[in-house]
Amino acid sequence: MASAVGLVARDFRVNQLPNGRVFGCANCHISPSGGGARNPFGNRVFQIIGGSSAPVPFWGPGLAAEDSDGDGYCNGEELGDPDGDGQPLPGAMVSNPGSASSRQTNAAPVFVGAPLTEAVKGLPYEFQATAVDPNACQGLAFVKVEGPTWLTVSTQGLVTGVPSEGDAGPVTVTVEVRDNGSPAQSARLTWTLQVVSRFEGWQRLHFALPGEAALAAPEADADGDGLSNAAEYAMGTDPRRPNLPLWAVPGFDPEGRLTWSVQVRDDDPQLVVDLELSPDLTFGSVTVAERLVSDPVPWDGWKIVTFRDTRSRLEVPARFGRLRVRWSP
Ligand SMILES: [Ca+2]
Ligand SMILES: [Ca+2]
Ligand SMILES: [Ca+2]
Ligand SMILES: [Ca+2]
Repeated sequence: MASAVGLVARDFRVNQLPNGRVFGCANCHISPSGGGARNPFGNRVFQIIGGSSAPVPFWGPGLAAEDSDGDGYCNGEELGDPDGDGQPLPGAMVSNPGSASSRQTNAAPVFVGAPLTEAVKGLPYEFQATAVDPNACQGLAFVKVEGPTWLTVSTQGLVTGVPSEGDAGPVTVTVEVRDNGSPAQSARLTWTLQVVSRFEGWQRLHFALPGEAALAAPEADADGDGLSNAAEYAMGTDPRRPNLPLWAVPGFDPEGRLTWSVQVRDDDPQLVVDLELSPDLTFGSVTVAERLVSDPVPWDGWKIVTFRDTRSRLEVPARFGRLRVRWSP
């Protein structure tokens, strides 16, 4: 009888599948009693064996890694044999690889690796967020949950942007990754991003490089206002527009020592600003003024540096000052 032959054929195929007995004929056929139309997994198996009625081997790592019914769980995962070696994992949950309504429990994706926690104004920030999902056949999508407007997050998890001069830090960034399981599971990664300044980034914000490289050099004075680019960087002034004179009349402390305050950026940890004083314009012999730093508004990117001469005006007939800007390693 034809149906008896069919039963034998189904039976040996079921035995070729890890945990094949759990769903029996329904692994491959829409009807649980077997025969008739095949489900997506049955179609795939039929494709592999090429319609042969012989017990052709078909189960292996390749078929295990596919998701025939498109439910977000690999065939191997559904049958409790994720690597497809034919040896099911003891105690594994078994679901039907041919039915999208029969699914595994959805596990949440997990972020891996540490984010890049520093962005430089004027330079591109780029961090590739990476996550893994225990459900190997699921797709993952990333979204930005929290962060500054200059920062974007692609669906693939690429976190990019260029902070500008006015973008102060630190800022909190949160990225979410979501799988396409049902119901979907997600995870979040939150980090604190320091937004710092470096001269190289500032040059790119104010000059067209590389064409204007000479004009953008630290010692150059692009706008001819007597302040070098390095000094304009330190004080946050526009290097393309002459400033009002910065050398306002200095004050004197009760001991007659010259004092002078200037606003200096405090978002560049390497920046050092000194006031050098000399009895004449040759600056052949200089003394470095004492430096007092105050930060009236924390996190606004600025601090006040007050310089004080080491000698009283009663001792010296004339004083000439120059600002020295340098970067400590
Ligand atoms: Ca599946
Ligand atoms: Ca399934
Ligand atoms: Ca998942
Ligand atoms: Ca200048």
